[in-house]
Amino acid sequence: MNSILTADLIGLDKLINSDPVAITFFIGYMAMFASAVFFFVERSSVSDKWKTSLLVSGLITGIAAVHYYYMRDFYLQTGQSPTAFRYVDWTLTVPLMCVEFYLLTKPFGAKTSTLTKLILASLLMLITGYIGETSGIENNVMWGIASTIGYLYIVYEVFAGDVAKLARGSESPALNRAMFLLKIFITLGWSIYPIGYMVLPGNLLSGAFEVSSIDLFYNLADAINKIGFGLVIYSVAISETNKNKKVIAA
Ligand SMILES: *C/C=C(C)/C=C/C=C(C)/C=C/C1=C(C)CCCC1(C)C
Repeated sequence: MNSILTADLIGLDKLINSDPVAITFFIGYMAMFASAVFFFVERSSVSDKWKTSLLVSGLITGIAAVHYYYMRDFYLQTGQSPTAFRYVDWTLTVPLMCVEFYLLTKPFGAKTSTLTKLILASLLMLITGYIGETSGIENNVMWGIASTIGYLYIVYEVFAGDVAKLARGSESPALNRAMFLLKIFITLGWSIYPIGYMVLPGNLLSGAFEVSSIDLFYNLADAINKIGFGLVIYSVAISETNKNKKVIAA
């Protein structure tokens, strides 16, 4: 009896009753935490020039782990979407993902001005998105469109802008592979977020999904983009490190 009472108090009944949103917050937290440990430890297996990339992957998943810890508890206790925590997390991790793209193309001549443009576009995307999620039914479509402009600018940079030009100029198969995957993450992986946003009341998909499913979309997208993209960088780093080892051995 007592234990049921405690579970009720801290909202664990949601987990026990297999609330899918609660479960994805729980799994998301563990997955982010485990990935952060993995990326930090694996820094010692890659050559020097890849160490910063792995550090950034570890920071992205580590920062997300801390936010998931709080988001999970917030959701368990209130049953509400933890919008403020979510956007604080994104405001820290999305610019770090831009740093990740920059580090990837830097050996091929990427400029810091490209990085600045990507970060400004992502801030536009996130600030307008946050206003949209908190400003109510009448305005969330308009703010969503403003946010999408920031997002499409990033897509443009990766496909046709500075980032794309650099990748075209490179003869490294590893970079070309990483760039190909980067494009998939930005277009498919990142597009899950605006789809999640559209379940908000008054938006295009409201009614098709429950409002609470917004966190299912966001949690799924975070796992794909933060952990998945980190693993892509990791695999490129490992194959480049091994290639150099072979050259030295020969
Ligand atoms: C780790 C977190 C990441 C990669 C977050 C990415 C977030 C987005 C790409 C969000 C995009 C949005 C739109 C394009 C329109 C609607 C509002 C947003 C903020 C959900």
